Amino acid sequence: MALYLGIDCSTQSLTAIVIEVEGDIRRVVFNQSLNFDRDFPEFGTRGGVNRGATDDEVHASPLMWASALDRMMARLARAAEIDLERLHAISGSAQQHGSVYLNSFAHEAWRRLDPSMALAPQLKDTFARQESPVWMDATTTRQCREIEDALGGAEALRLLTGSPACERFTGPQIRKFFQQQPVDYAATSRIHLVSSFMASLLAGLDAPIDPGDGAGMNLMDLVNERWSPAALEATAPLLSEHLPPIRPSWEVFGTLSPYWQKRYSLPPAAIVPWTGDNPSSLIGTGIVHEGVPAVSLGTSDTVFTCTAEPARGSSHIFRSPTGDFMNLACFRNGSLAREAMRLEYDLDWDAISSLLEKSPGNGGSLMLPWLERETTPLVEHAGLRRFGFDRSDPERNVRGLIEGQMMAIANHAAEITTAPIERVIATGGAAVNRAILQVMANVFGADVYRLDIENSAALGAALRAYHAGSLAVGEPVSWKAAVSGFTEPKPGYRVFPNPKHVAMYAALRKDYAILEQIHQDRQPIC
Ligand code: XUL
Repeated sequence: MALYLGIDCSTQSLTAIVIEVEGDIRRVVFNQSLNFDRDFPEFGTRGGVNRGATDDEVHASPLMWASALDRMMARLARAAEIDLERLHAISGSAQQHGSVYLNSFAHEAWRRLDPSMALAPQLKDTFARQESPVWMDATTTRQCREIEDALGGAEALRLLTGSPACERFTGPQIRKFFQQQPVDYAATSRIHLVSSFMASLLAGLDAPIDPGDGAGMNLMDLVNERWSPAALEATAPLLSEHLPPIRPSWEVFGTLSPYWQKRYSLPPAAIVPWTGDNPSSLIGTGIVHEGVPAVSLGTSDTVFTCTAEPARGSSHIFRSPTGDFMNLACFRNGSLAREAMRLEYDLDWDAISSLLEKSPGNGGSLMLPWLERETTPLVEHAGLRRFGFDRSDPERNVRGLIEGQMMAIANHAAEITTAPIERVIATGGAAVNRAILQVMANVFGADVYRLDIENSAALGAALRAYHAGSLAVGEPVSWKAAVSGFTEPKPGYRVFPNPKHVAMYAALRKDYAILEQIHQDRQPIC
């Protein structure tokens, strides 16, 4: 039976999942995580990152990620329950946007790695920049404007690369490095994403960047999946020489290097390009075709879809590792807004669950849930907008907020899908609340499946290793077949819409959309 390894190097931890696949037998046989703060205290991180002079400046050491990779491979090699001789292919994912700057010694150092020694100390002289800026860094506003100005504005850049210039994206970060540390920029011979850096360490040679993660850089021509000469030019000199090539996400580009083979007695497994954690989660939640949006209810809420053509109603468009497009709309007013409302009325979640079941629709009253400035739609002036709510009525207010959130998600999900919505996948912390999922099912008018995958990015990486590894040996599997047996919801995790309420919400959603449009640019009225 073949084994496939997926590794996710996220902001706070590194997780490895090994899956076993043989015909209908599909199971996870290894699933472990290392936490950067707890397991690598020598790097002094909090939440996996270090702060600079201001709180906006956020970075982490690539040596920490390398150490975690080394320790995880050691754990794998010691895992008595799996026979690693059967390991066919490895892929991975990483936090998006972060960048790693290598000097001209790096490639030689990778070739000469001594398997009797730990990885990280052997890499210490290979960086042109010791710390990598990560996605939480927000210090590049000036560079964002400069890049947008050079390329004809935010909308032109969005059409070209899938996103307007964003502080955390790699292009603006590279530009800032070039402007503020020109000597170190001149000493840089290769710039990797976190994902392609980690894949390079496994293969011992430069990994390509995959279009999924390449789309988070403000540098890639989204539709044609190649570096955009105009975007490179607007960002920093000689950038085309510094970036690795973009290659399809499913194309094996190397084998596990002799360092790993000797150090941990591992076979020459195929190495598949790594991608970003979000595109990888798309695979790990089984979203490999149109008509199934995934809604993640977290600090902010996110809805994402997979479509054959880019859906322009998105906040960001990435490429999916299936070769399709991954469209994302992000709502800043997610769990933080739900929690603020809960606290305002001093209710516990059990009370909220039972009141959500009473009088759905609030008799037609509507609330725009913009406690914070909102990103979807763009709302500059924070503040709830209540229409027909008496502030002193906790039940109606809490229900109104959650219904408003679900209507916003459903309306905007419809803008980033090109096929009718068959069902909705719900993930994230608040998805454990069945009453919230019932509102979601009623508002969408579709079944909602809760997925209980703890690390959908690592699972997605293992599934990608399976898909690409099979293709490389001439036994291709479809994406549908690749994810099957791993991404279905558990029995009892399915919520059906209540036909009594579906038509009422369909009408309310239209009113909600009109209100949203009218009030998007206005100051709050109450
Ligand atoms: C997406 C983003 C984050 C990171 C962190 O644009 O910045 O989701 O990928 O994991």
